[in-house]
Amino acid sequence: MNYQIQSFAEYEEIYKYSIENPEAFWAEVAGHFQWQKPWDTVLNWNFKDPNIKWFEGGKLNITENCLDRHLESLGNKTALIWEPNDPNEPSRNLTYKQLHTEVCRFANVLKNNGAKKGDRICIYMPMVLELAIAVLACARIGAIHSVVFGGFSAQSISDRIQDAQCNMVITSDGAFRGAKQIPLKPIIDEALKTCPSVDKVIVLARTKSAVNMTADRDVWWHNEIAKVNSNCPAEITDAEDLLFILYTSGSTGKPKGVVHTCGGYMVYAGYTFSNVFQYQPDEIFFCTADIGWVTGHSYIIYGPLANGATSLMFEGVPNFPDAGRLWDIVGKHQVNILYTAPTAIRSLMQAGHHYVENKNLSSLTKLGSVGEPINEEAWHWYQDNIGHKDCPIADTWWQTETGGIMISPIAGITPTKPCYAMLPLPGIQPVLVDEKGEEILGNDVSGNLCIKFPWPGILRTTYGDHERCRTNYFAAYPNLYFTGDGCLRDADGHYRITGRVDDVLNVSGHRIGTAEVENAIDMHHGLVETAVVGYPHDIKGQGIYAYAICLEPPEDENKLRAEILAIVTKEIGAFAKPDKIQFVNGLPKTRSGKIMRRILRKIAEGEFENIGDVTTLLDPAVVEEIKAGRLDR
Ligand code: 7RM
Repeated sequence: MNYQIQSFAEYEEIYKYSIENPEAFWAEVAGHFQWQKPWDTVLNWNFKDPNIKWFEGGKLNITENCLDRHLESLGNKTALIWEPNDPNEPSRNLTYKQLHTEVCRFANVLKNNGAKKGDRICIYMPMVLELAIAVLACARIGAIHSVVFGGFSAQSISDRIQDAQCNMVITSDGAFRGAKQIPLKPIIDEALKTCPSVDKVIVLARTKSAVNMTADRDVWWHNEIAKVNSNCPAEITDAEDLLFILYTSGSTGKPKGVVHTCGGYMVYAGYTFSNVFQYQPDEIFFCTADIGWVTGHSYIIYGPLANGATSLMFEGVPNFPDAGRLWDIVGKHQVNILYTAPTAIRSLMQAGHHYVENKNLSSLTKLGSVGEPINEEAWHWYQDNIGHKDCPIADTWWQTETGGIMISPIAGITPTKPCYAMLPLPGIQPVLVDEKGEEILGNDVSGNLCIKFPWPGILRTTYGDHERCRTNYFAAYPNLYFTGDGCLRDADGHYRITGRVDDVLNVSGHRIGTAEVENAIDMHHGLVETAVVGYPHDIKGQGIYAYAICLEPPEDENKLRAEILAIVTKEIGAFAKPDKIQFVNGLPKTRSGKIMRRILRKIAEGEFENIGDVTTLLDPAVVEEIKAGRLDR
């Protein structure tokens, strides 16, 4: 497969060509994949409805591209390396041949248990090989996977299952995460009390903890797998058939089911993986994300496997048993490309230099960063201490909605600069717009980041609610996809993403809507109203600051805080717990009743000087009171 850009000059040439002839460009890229039937039309689109279709008429199965087509030449190459949570447990490898066999067998298990093309299947599992197998087995039979990150609560799982009307759940008894054991099956049992659409649950034994199995509904993975053979021809899907749904937070209270389709997503994940990381045939690629997020979908599973790469999957967390774990894994498996998040880099940097000293990191040749803006200090630390000063860093900007990397250096090929995602990949047309939606031309400017032409990995809809997709992404600025991010383009035309301009927080790389957290907190009967904002946090990137109005002055503020945290954990998951909760008598509101979050953000940051005009507020006095009560720790 060679669609890899080889030089900066070639990048410039291909970029220009891709913008002038997008359809010809993407058709050429798509030609590197295996299609059962070629497409009739490369692209059909408008951003008004929106209606976006790539490679219409084309037929394929993404697992044939990720598995079958490699069997002849790469059958004995390692496809997945699995590193367990406990460093003393042996790691496991699956070759392409073995992974193919396992996926086919589990696909037969799915079929035996009633799953068919088009069904939605919820996957709630730890980072074990069986998770990747389950995802690929769904794709093999044309079922639509909806992976839910293992940190979400029963309530969140139930919301997602109901929204997608899943009829099956794949889970495990529990998960090992650092020193903790997390029960997953009991959480699923709780979630399923409100999910009548689910009639089958397949349970993998991972922790061997005791679980309840509901008769006629719950079956064990190992029992079911014993009943099947490994013969499972791939179901043929249309390019625009749904491949997966992945829920992500927006500025409204309810997470959206971002929809990706088979053909375009495959082409985009595959092309971007190969190019951004400049993957070479014998390299080992380690993406530390969880498969519950889009990064894991695109750059642990689909992108690497579509390119016949070796992808490493890690079950645990970066600080267990200590803050040197990622570096140990790099040495142990001789990792060449490491793709991780700024929040991990910052926390491992802060843990102290002795966790990096004496580690064998010489195998590394390229580094990547994803999920949030990386600050200059962390960028340099990453390059100097992990990348031994000679690995290029690809600071990759993209979103769940974009399916793959959009703006990023191409490792070792195009230039890098700390804090900058740099240049758009071929086929990507970023534009900056001002408040009025006017395009801001030229360099040394900043504005809201939009994309003006489709690419194969763009979301097609939000599941079950197309209007929501339109209003969220395509209505703010006519004929543009709006990313929700602010961005600057420097004098050299390089892009720097400055963060969200909507009410979405990015806490340790987790996307969380302020409205989601507010809705959860508001469930506490002792509270009248809540406002949640983000504030800069040394390690998490952003922390969550909640302002809450109580019905009556609380007798014990800390008890009330603990209750609020428990509600957020129950409604969303522990990762969404506020770092600070300040009780207030009022919130700064405009005369029309809109909360002025800008003011709350300034106060949370401790920026009392530039709070701006408060005279338009209903009750300007609340600002002084909130300032006085600010929590600085
Ligand atoms: C891949 C992923 C998307 C949001 C996005 C940004 C932020 C992601 C970068 C970044 C600055 C980056 N998907 N973001 N990557 N900000 N530099 N390299 O993270 O849907 O979970 O989040 O994350 O705000 O809109 S996501």
